[in-house]
Amino acid sequence: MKIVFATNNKDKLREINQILSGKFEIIGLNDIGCYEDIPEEEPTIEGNAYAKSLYVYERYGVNCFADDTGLEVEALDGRPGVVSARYAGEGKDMKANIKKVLSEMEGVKNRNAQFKTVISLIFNGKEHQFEGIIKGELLDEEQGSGGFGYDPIFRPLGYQQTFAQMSAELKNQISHRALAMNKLIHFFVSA
Ligand code: ITT
Repeated sequence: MKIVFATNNKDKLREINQILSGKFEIIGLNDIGCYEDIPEEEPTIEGNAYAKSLYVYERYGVNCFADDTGLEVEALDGRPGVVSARYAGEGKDMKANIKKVLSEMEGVKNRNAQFKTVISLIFNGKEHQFEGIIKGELLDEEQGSGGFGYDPIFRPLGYQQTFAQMSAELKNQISHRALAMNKLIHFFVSA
């Protein structure tokens, strides 16, 4: 089955195809001729995921899903959250985003944080949402060079390594996106 994933983020497309290991073929927006930057202006992760899947569904009429992910830091009242990609400004500069989080967390004892992914699927005209959360701790400096985004400063609970120090295989088994994706797969398998 071919499903459109409403993203042009190559990291995400690669990860998802690794997680699905050939069970479904996931194609990106470029593959259906969509090169627009889909607006992400909603105040919540859930709202943004839905806005993205609806945008594609309304314009291209295909079954599709979109995800939105945020890093939620307890001591920062859940920030950067829905603005994770542009926390330090519109440039989506991850070095600057990480630097801003680390400087806000300087000297803060409570290091609890979580990644949350919400997938919004529009399938035969109806919306379904699937959530994946992984809890962990924020380090006070970057460790590791794998993964992407905030991975170098996030260590999931029960592990000694950050997401950026893990193999892609391990991250993809336990991550927020994998948890949400597994719910999506379950939906398709039992649909
Ligand atoms: P889209 O085109 O799909 O919208 P995006 O880059 O805007 O891609 P998200 O809104 O899902 O991606 O992600 C928000 C931010 O969270 C962004 O800065 C990512 O780098 C970061 N992020 C997402 N997934 C992550 C992961 O698995 N590990 C670390 N950081 C992640």
